[in-house]
Amino acid sequence: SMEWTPVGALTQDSKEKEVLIRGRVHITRPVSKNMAFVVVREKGFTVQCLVTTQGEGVSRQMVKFVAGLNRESIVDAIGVVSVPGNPIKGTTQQVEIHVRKLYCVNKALPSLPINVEDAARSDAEIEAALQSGDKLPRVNQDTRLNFRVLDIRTPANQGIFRIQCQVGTIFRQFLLTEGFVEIHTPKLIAGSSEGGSAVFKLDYKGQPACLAQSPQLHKQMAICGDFGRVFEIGPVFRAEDSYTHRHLCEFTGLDVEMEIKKHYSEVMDIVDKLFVTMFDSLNERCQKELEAVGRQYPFEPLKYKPKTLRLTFEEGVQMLKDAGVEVDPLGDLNTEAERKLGQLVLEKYDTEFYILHRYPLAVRPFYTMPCYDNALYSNSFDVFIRGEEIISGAQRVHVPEFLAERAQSLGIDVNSISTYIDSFRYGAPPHGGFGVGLERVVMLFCALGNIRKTSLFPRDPQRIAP
Ligand code: ATP
Ligand code: AMO
Repeated sequence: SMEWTPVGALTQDSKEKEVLIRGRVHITRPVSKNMAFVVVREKGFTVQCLVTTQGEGVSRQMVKFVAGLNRESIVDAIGVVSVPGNPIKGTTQQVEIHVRKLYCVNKALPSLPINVEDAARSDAEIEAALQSGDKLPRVNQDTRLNFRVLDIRTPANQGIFRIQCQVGTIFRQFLLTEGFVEIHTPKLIAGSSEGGSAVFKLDYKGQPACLAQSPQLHKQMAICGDFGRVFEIGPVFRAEDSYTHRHLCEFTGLDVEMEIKKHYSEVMDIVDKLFVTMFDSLNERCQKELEAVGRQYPFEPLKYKPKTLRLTFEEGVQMLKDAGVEVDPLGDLNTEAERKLGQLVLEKYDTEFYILHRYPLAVRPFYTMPCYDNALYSNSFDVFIRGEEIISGAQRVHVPEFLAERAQSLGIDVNSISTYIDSFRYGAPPHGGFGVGLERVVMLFCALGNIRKTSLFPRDPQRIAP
């Protein structure tokens, strides 16, 4: 009995060896009654298989059968690896399999809603074809998402979700070595965790409840319970109204919370080390995946520094002002101003990754610690990639009376978070943390322009299926 060789592992080293592969029928190319080609694809890798009656044990009937296979059907093929004289066009592997046997393991429909070959094309290829008079089909985003199972078979999508897996893995590995404990907090909670209206409400056995908008309250309570440093990777639910390129109604939060000894810069130090390690590791571990993404969606590698730039909000406002952009010095930056500041930072500091800290208190959530020297500002920060936010973080208020007062003054139902506020009455250490949007990190690292591309089955204000 033979073992299966992954298509991606077929190299010239396998020359003249007999191999068994399993993959999908990517394309069939009938040549004559006696000969057909079939390209077999496995996880984004493709190899050309030749079926000819000149080969051992291959009948005309088999050639006909292979030529008639529906695309995306799953096949097992046994054959001998050969290395043709000329380079093979249109496959990732530079060898050919001379097929002896081929079995159809499972048949796909004869007509599919998405052709994976079409879905894998870059805009540049489609344009180039148009120039030379050919019209190639363009698969639009909604069709991709409606038939996502087919769409995610493209090499770029295979790359995107393998990169996403690495972002989570590196996050976990880094924090474990820094002494953080992984926790799992409830997603069914009594009140809103971030305030505001973007919350999914539900009925919890007769009691009003919410889907957690973040693990904010419970990750802080874990610090009150003496874990010192914690992190969580889990779902976050936001009933966002607006349909934007960067908001989902369900996303994956990478959350961190830690005791602080002296200053909230200790939290920013973790952000800095974590993300520099993350970007270095992604560039090292995911070369193939990054290339696959870049072939369909070309992008420039992210510019970042070994030590991450930190600017205060006031400095940012000043840079914008100097460039002729007036913003409220005590308000939030809108999307446009954030982008503009990203450009200015790139020009001045040659980096596309930076931390903006000391935000105005008025634009931050109720649990944010004001600055000790000026209560108009806060011990908080946002982090940007290519001018878009990927992280919010801050030192937290750990004095219960003040926390209750802050929540109340921002119109939050204090009763619904009373157990959270009480946690600080039993003695709470100074602490802070941050939350990262996983889909945003991948979207911005690869400059993909739309968060739906980095969510396997995206939930946005208009979509809850598939
Ligand atoms: P946070 O995570 O802090 O909530 P976010 O990235 O989810 O940040 P918001 O807080 O929702 O973004 O908004 C940040 C800024 O982006 C807001 O000040 C707002 O001006 C702008 N913004 C939000 N939604 C939209 C939208 N649909 N169109 C244009 N700008 C928007
Ligand atoms: P914030 O609300 O800024 O902070 O969320 C943290 C990060 O989550 C991502 N994010 C989103 N991603 C996709 N779709 C959305 N609708 C969406 N909203 C937010 C962003 C954002 O930076 N509790 C605080 C974090 C903390 O202080 O620890 C919080 O939730 O990348």
